[in-house]
Amino acid sequence: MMFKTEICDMLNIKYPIIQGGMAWVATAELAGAVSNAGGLGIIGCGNAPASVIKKEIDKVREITEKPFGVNVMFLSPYLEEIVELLLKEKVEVITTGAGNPGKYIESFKEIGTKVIPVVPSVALAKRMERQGADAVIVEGTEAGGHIGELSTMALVPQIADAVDIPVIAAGGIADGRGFVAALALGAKAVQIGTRFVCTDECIAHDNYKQTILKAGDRDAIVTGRSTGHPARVIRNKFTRRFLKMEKNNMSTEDLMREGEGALEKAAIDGDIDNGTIMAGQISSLITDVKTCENVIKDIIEQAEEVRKNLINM
Ligand code: TUI
Repeated sequence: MMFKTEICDMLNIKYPIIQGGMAWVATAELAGAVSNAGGLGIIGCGNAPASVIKKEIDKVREITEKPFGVNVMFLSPYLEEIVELLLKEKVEVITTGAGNPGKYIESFKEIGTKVIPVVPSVALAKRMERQGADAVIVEGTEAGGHIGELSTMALVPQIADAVDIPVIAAGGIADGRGFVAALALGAKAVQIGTRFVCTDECIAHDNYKQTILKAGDRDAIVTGRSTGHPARVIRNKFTRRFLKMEKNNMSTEDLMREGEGALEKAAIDGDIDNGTIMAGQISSLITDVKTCENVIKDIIEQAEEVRKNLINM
């Protein structure tokens, strides 16, 4: 009951499960716990400056001796200094989101860092392969946070057919059924975000975790379509106000200002009325807070059960 794939060998991990690089909540505590449990933990840079991420890298190295990664968010104002830091620290893996990391891939490869971009389309997946990416994360619109248009179900097999590098499926995966489904679509691993927010080790405010636990199937909605940066978040007072402003054609500049600091407000301060609770469509499936070790163990056990049932069909 191992589900060992080429991604396990490439990243030197036990299970083909990668944690999403979520801003504010994917700290050293979460990344260290996921890596210790046999997955690949990821520190999410979000909009943080390099000095903050340096401390997180130092901390995660205290928590685990296993490999971990860092996610670089390409809309960050600190992009250049973050890249510089990661080249210096020689982290094992970087994942990227919200932009095209093409021009940085070569320098990371030179120092042996694996580069795994998130891609929302076949075209970008092919371009990343050509530019030397080691794998791609195919993130469907079911995911939380900043999202593309296409669903995991439709996009994963299309990209698996279009590139020769391994594909990692993301968006809408939180249990053993989603894990096996992703492998069936041609993925060699999964990236999981929202499920890892609802863990003991995640530093997100308890109000944030409880909001995910209470969410129903239609509560993970999309805001920011008019800004060109759509984000999936849990419906609340903030989203009602924000969507009204979008409907009234408020300028992208003003909308961006409204959104500034809103994730920190919810995730750190626990202000779940006035902050944004980024989370995926799978939120409603999550009903408990447990350790990262148990999240991974339960996924693998359920996946094994699913595999057995499929064989007997
Ligand atoms: O990046 C994410 N998820 C995120 S980033 C984030 S911070 C933020 N919040 C609100 C608005 C904007 C950013 C919160 N959640 N996931 C990975 C991801 N990458 N999803 C979509 C993309 C993506 C989009 C376009 C990747 C590449 C891309 O390329 C465009 C280009 O430049 O070619």
